[in-house]
Amino acid sequence: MMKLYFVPRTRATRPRWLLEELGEKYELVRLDPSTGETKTAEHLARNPWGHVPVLETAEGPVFESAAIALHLADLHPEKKLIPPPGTHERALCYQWTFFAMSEAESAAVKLAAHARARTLDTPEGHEAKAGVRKALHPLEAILARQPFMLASGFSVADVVLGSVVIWAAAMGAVTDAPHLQAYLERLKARPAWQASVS
Ligand SMILES: N[C@@H](CCC(=O)N[C@@H](CS)C(=O)NCC(=O)O)C(=O)O
Repeated sequence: MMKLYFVPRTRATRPRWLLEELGEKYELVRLDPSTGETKTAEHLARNPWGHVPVLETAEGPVFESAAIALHLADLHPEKKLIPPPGTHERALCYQWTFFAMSEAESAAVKLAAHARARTLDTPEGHEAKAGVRKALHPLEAILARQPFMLASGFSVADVVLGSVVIWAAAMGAVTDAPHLQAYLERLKARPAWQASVS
């Protein structure tokens, strides 16, 4: 059985959400960063930065939340959480997953630094919030036309991008965006998301 090394309310939620969507049996290994459990020799051998998530497969460990999510979707093509390789829809699935991990997440990370430092209400904090809005607002037009990022329906791209949108919303950066707000409510209503967060 696959093992997922996990810390709640982190990027480790993403592969767990996928595992829940797929109905895959897995062992959840909870690590506590505050007691050094992510920096033990055992965990550093799985991920040299001492980060979660790590998925331990029969063939060895895999890290990076989006890579794990894409791999899990590939293991179950019948669940249709990833379009067939080589199709345009598959390219769009990569497009939104990479967009989430680069454009959207980098803006959210800057805002999170201000949230942690309690500097949200400074010119730099406002600028960081504007950066998230600038990254996410163009999604409004797409979500006005369709419920999920791919026209074919819910996919792994929604797990990765949706996680960033949910994070940005928790920091107050998703306002005046009714389609994005409806999107994140649709995602949070999914039992698999609810099962992945705690
Ligand atoms: N790009 C990586 C980032 C991994 C990462 O930064 N994980 C953080 C949680 S979101 C972590 O492991 N923190 C605990 C620690 O550093 O001890 C991914 O998406 O998986």
